[in-house]
Amino acid sequence: MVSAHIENALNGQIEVEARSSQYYLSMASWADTKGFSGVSQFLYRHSDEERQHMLKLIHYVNERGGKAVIPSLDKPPSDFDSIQTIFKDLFEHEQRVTRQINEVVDACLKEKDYTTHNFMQWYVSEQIEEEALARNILDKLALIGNDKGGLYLFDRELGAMQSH
Ligand code: OFO
Repeated sequence: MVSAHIENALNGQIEVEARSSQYYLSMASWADTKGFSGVSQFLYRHSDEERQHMLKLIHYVNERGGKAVIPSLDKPPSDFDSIQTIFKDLFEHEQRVTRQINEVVDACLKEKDYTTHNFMQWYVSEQIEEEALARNILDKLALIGNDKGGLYLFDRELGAMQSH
């Protein structure tokens, strides 16, 4: 059984994952309208994965005797300056998510909820991968700069890449 405090913390995380999913969906749709089909495929997949992260939390909370709360969400930004901006925003967003996850983990330790602590380790590992991937993409974009041919190849590469 999760305590009320941990239940709240997990419900907060459900909202964070839902927001990530919406945010990346908005980025994907923007890239789609700008002709970056590879980037948009990558971001649509990423958005789906965030939804899976949210669902995994919903199932866990309910299985542990709590009640998952489905959050309402603010409209995410719908315009972005460039592909570079998108991945910079994504990286910063993931860093915030990591901090959020660390807070949940910290709450588990304080409450001696080792079961939820164990469950959260999956998210801790996931964040390492997500941050590394975003950093890697940003490095590539920095190399490409304003080279249109480079950006074209980057778009194709991302279309074929798993989001983690
Ligand atoms: Fe759920 O990993 Fe990104 O936010």
